Amino acid sequence: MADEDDIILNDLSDEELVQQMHDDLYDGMKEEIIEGTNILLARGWTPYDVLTQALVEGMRIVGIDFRDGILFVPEVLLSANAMKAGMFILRPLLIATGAPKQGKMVIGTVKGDIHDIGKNLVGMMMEGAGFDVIDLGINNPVENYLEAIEREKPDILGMSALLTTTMPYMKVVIDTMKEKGMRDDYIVLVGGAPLNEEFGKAVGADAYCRDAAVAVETAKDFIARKHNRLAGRA
Ligand code: B12
Repeated sequence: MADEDDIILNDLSDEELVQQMHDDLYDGMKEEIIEGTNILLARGWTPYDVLTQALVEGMRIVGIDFRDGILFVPEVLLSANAMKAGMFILRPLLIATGAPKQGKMVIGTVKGDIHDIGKNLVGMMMEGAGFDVIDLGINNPVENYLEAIEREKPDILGMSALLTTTMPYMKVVIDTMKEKGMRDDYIVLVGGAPLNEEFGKAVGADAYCRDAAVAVETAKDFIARKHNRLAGRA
């Protein structure tokens, strides 16, 4: 019998439990992640703290061993599924903040890229901050973004990419928006682990955001500026 079966998660201290959740995420143990998430919430943890300290930090560790060739795609897929199960519990709690309406965002992962955990997390946090979020999912060609922004008329377009091979596609989308004379009608935010501020500037985005919390603050900031600009014109 694996040791794992002998551990009663609820008997662990908060610190031990978070540590155990990192291990369980690493091992792709979905049920344990669900249980751990619920225990931390029942102990009065905020959904945001559970998300960042137990889940995102766990995935960071998975990322290191994936990079170093210790973990492989099938294992990381299990970790991702376990993480998503935890996020599924946190989502309604994170979005039910009653924050005043801020605006609308269309978000999607770019063509060729199927990573969606970070994008989903940004979407959740944006909803919690009062944004309506239209999620286009993964692997989006430029047409999907254009159709969605024409249909939804959002304030913000968000693009996510986790691969160095897919991140240049953001420029394709922004350049197409420029060609159509619609670039300046939208606030374009980009994110994903391999990006940085310089890249964001180079592709013509309004801002690069390193995580979901920064995305929320940046979005609010741009919306406030947009309102001030419109008020100035009136
Ligand atoms: C989980 C994972 C997978 C899972 C994805 C499951 C899923 N449903 O998403 C699976 C196993 C499927 C996978 C597949 C692959 N992966 Co992968 N994956 C990862 C891993 C370990 C974690 C990513 C993650 O979810 N992080 C957690 C979230 C919360 O963080 P995040 O995504 O960075 O998002 C935050 C910010 O970046 C930002 N953000 C993200 N998006 C956006 C968007 C906007 C608008 C804004 C404002 C902000 C923002 O806010 C988020 C929240 O705070 C990373 C390692 C890493 N360091 O990132 C590798 C990684 C990204 N993968 C990598 C690779 C190579 C691959 C594969 C090519 C492997 C293969 N040989 O097949 C395939 C590619 C498949 C494809 N075509 O997309 C490499 C990329 C290397 C590179 N430089 O390009 C990495 C870096 C691992 C590594 N070091 O080798 N992967």
